[in-house]
Amino acid sequence: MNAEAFIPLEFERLPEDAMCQEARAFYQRMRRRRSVRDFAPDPVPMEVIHEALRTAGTAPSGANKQPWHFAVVTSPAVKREIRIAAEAEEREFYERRASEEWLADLAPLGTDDQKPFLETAPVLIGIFLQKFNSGHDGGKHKNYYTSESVGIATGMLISALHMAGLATLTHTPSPMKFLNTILKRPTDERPYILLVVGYPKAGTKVPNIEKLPLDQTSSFF
Ligand code: IYR
Repeated sequence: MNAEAFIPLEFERLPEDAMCQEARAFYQRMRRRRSVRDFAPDPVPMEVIHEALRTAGTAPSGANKQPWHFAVVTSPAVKREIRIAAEAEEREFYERRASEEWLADLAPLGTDDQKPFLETAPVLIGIFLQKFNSGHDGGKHKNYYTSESVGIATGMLISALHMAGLATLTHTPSPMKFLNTILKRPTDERPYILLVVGYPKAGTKVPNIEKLPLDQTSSFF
């Protein structure tokens, strides 16, 4: 039996005061999300991770190709491998590759080449971008708007994890091709972000930085 090509949209139109209340409440939750670099070693409920990944999987994508893969790591041995490979790249970055300007821009964050959180945090999610997909014919087909699509899915994943009470760090050791080897992904997939997930360590501090106000991020015509 053929599925219908179009189906009725499930959509509930809210009263305007409820819309404003929802938008305000969501903003008040989301503005408390901070990138965390000190994690507690406590395990997290895997069901929360699964539900957040399902949320990410609802993201819009070019021609609905869903050009992403999420490789979830909880194994201490695999986390250790990732930490060793990432710190090797970071040493290169901080000692040689980064420009003076880049290092100055990073100074307020207090980052360096040590990444203990890659072992301490209970979950790492390697997010991969699929530039190609193998179609029904077994051929290699190009996906569309892949960085936009994976960026949106990643944002939704971060939001879902935050709303469920978990902290995240978007980590991007560069280059991070080593993730393909360790996480057994095909070489034509681009490692996009390594998302570090867990509870913040008790008493952890975060940089005293601010987000731009609305009138500096947006214009209205
Ligand atoms: N990947 C390095 C450097 C780094 C770069 C940016 I741009 C940041 O916002 C934060 C860090 C590191 O993780 O230390």
